[in-house]
Amino acid sequence: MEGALTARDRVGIQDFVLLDSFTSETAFLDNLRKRFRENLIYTYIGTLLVSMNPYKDLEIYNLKQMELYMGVNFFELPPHLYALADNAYRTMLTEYNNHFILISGESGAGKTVASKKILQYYAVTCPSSDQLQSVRDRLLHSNPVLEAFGNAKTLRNDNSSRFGKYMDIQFDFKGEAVGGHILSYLLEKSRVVHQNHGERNFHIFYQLLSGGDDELLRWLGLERNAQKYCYLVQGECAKVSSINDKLDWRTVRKALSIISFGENDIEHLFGIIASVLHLGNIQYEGDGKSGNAMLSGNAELRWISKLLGVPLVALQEALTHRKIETSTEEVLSPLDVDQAYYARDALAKAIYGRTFTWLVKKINESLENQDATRKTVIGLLDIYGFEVFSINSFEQFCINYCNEKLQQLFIQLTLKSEQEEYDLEGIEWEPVQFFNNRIICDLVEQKHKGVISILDEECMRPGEATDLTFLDKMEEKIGNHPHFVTHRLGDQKTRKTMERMDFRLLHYAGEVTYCVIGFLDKNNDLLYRNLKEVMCQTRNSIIKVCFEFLELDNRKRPETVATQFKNSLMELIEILTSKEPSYVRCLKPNDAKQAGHFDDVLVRHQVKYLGLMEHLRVRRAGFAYRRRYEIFLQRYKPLCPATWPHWHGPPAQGVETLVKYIGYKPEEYKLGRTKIFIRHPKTLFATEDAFQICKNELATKVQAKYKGY
Ligand code: AD9
Ligand code: MG
Repeated sequence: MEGALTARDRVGIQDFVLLDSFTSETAFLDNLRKRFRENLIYTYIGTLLVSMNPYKDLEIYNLKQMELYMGVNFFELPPHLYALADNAYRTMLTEYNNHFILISGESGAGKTVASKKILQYYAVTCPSSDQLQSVRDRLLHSNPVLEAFGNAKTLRNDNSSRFGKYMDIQFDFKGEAVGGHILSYLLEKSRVVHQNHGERNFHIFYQLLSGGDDELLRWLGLERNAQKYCYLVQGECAKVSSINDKLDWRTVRKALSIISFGENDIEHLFGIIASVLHLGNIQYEGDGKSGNAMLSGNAELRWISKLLGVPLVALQEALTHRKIETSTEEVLSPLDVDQAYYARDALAKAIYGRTFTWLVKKINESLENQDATRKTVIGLLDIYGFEVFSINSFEQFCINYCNEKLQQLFIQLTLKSEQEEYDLEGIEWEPVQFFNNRIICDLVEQKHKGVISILDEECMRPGEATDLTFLDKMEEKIGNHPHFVTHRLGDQKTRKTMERMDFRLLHYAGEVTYCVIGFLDKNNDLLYRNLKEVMCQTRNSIIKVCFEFLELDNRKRPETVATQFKNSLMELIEILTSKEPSYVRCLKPNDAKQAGHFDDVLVRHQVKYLGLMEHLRVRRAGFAYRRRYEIFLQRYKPLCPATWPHWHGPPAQGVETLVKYIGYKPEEYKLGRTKIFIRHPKTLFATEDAFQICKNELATKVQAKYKGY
């Protein structure tokens, strides 16, 4: 019938590789848009999953769906996270190797939701003995706890991850989830003491005030009204319509018990959260004559002293003085009002940040599997997404650098290594051009002349260096780098869009203007020694672990925040490159967090910078699967009489004999130097199905043969 839409017209194509005009960005976008309109949020590019945030709940994550995808070949069902998760799991079990799932995309694109759905999929579908039920429960319940303490409402996302998370789920040889381990990356501590307009502090503060019972709040000296707390009111949005703090509180409380936090731990944990709020309400006045800081009252101080179990007088002294050590003596030097507020905020950040680290450690203890037998893992990486605000600071610099590194890893593992492998294997190949963001990673992390090195050097010159001298040094050392601009170095047009204190990096995902104010402070992350000393005297069991006397003896200069972060990212990349990757690329349809609205310009931009077109070109021209000759032959040799039970010649010839016998068409595969390359997954799946049938027949024959013995 003329004018009627075919199903394909309506719902698009589920794998971009099958698009007719696969090189056109417009066709790519059309397909995404069509599918989005039909609530089909997942689309493949080969084995990579593109996910579009629907901003509404879809009925696609229930038990029925999970059961549908269990053990089914990847391309046999519509694209889904479950297919990707299941594929990684099955491959792990058959090939006995480690995997990771890299979930990327900008802030609000759906990474955290995706990582939770994958974890739930494993928790529900993997076999499990009763004994291991508790491990699964703890794995699942670690999420609400970490989100309460590590996520917050930002302008981009009402539940934005403000820390990076890499979680290994450990499986035994039967495929049961037997344990887990979490690595956390750089929590955005500054949020504890400062939030931009329209943003909140970490969820846990609001949850405690909304959900904690009267008795608990009384014990903590807190009022229910968030407006009473300086650390909670700066963003002027304590209430968020999409967030139910009261309900979330109950979830977190229950989760804490399930992860086996004792009542004592929980009491001390909330003592700390309350202390941070009390700290934020401490006010100073300047002494008229000297200008020295004096506390305006001591009600807050009393609460902090009680809840943290630290001596009141020592705390008061440490919040208004700084201890200076000379070679012969220690002198107490009074702080002025600004310095005192700085000390107060530094203490709040240190307490919160270290408590978060303790929390991760505690969760890890409860997920630890003591059994020494070998396990394989699937790692889930869910890190803060690329973000740009009207004012961007040190935190955005770290977050965006981290995304730059993950993009580099993606390029290394897909576009670059894929093409290198074809070259190495002598497979004919039409090279695909792509933007390699290595140049930006170098700009940030290179020794001596990268942004981090320059920042660290300035941090080594206390008293002399300022945020401005840091800017000057960058202009001097990297001023002519094509991805770096400042107000002074820019052309007239650029200058109009920048301030004197700004520098701009041209990231892979777009340009971001950073304001240097606060960079030195945040990178140094100093806490005065006498505040540390007071904390070491604590009776709060968590603070005791967080502040150890040992730290006071260590006179070595601690690594700066940016350098620590850089090193931890390098370790992460090392962890990931030793595993088999799967990719989820998350896109957001609009900036308004709205269901049903597809913003062409915004989506096109993401498609571009995530390198999806290049990935498609490589995939389309390339081969979906490759296996070393030995492995391929070992598995499939029963399918051909000439290779079964033994092939005595070179494995490459064995594979050639085998695939010809089972009827591979010449265009379906290519033989490289060490591997066979198979163009479509379907070919491999058909081979695998034939193998399963053959295995069963062989088993029956063997059983028959031995009957009666
Ligand atoms: V950030 O980098 O941590 O700021 P994420 O993690 O990428 O960001 P998140 O997963 O938190 O984004 O998703 C943002 C919001 O989008 C969620 O709170 C949901 O309201 C919404 N969302 C995301 N994915 C889905 C989905 N598959 N189904 C329904 C979704 N809603
Ligand atoms: Mg997130």
